[in-house]
Amino acid sequence: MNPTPKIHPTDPDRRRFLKAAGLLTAASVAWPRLRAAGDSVTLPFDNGLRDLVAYPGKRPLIRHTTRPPQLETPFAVFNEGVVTPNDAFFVRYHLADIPTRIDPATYRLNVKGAVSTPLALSLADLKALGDPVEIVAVNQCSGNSRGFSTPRVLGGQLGHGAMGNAKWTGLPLKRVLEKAGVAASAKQVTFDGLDKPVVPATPDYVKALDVDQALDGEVMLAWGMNGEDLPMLNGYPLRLVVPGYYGTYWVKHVSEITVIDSVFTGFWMAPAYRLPDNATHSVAPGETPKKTAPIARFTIRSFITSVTDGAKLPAGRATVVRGIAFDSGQGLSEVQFSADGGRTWGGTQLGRDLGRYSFREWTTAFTPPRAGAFELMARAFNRNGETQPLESLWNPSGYLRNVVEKVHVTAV
Ligand SMILES: Nc1nc2c(c(=O)[nH]1)N[C@H]1C(S)=C(S)[C@@H](COP(=O)(O)O)O[C@H]1N2
Ligand SMILES: [Mo]
Repeated sequence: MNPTPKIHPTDPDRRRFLKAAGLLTAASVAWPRLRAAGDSVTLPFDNGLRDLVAYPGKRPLIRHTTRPPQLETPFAVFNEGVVTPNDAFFVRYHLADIPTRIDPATYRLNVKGAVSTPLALSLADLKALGDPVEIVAVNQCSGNSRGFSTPRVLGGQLGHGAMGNAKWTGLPLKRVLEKAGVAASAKQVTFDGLDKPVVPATPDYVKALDVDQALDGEVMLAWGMNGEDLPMLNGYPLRLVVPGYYGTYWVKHVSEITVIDSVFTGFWMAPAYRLPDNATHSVAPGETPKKTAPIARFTIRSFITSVTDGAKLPAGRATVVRGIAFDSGQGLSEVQFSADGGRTWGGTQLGRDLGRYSFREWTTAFTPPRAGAFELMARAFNRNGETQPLESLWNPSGYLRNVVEKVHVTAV
């Protein structure tokens, strides 16, 4: 299948204007008024036509829904570098009443529940809590690539662009929780952001982590993304960063942290975001899992980014093939490349290591030995011996896709 949508680029003047407009309104977002007629992409599955729309602070992105905004990164962005620019980073919301203006002077992070000292911290208070930490980490939506699920499943029909890799700056969540003093009886910590449902029947977006994970020193409260304030649409002024875990836990505009003595059972933990509770987190297509567990860590994935489906390559001459790979932080050990549909595999060179939660670039040279059709594939391995399946696994929500993807090219 084709991992790269066809893009019809937009007028550069309009882009420059939107960028300037985005900068002027760094802490506020309005619904987009501007859209060039006809800008669209076709994702490579049935009913894949989507508009490309520029929201404030964003370049034109693939729009899946308007209210709430759900925007996907065009796949070509992943070939520009392993760090995803803020203006190209995907956007996912569940609730339509999203904040469009947040005053950093009055914003507070409330920490409450089973703690010895409830806190109400301003951004300045947070930044004064000690040296900031930085981590490069992938944020990926559980439904990334769901549009490729066969048979198809309900939910946003996403291509491969509901992921991105950024350098996050903030504090370990642990530092804030320790300041509040977590009760010995604590079991979980819940996180709520400033976005709200528009009708009372919709449950507020609240997610929970086990207290051990919340205190592991790695989960972060981040205010910075690639050296700038978080874009409004990516959670300004503060979001949770849960390295190696699906984006559903990365709560944006986080304003309430509650330590609880029980296992949280809010809608977005159960029944939403559940996986079949078995080793492969999959069932036979169409089957309903008997037992489920909350979605957790990323599966291991790799992509070819430099060559797109349908490309023509010179026969008998070397073409550099490049891509990205990542896993849940176990540590990538190898990325292999095949040009014969997976019959034989060769090694690749791994690029600079930006940390175990980051995208890692890989490159190899491919010389088509003859004219004709070739099926290119990449597959990653990690230090735990995990790799990608050659045949897709299926689950009812279309989560965890990590099948080896295929790019078809012709040597001429
Ligand atoms: N407050 C809030 N945080 C949220 C969500 C949301 O709906 N509201 N969606 C989550 C989901 S499902 C994903 S995939 C990520 C997406 O992060 P991004 O929009 O910065 O790309 O945000 C998460 N954090
Ligand atoms: Mo998501």
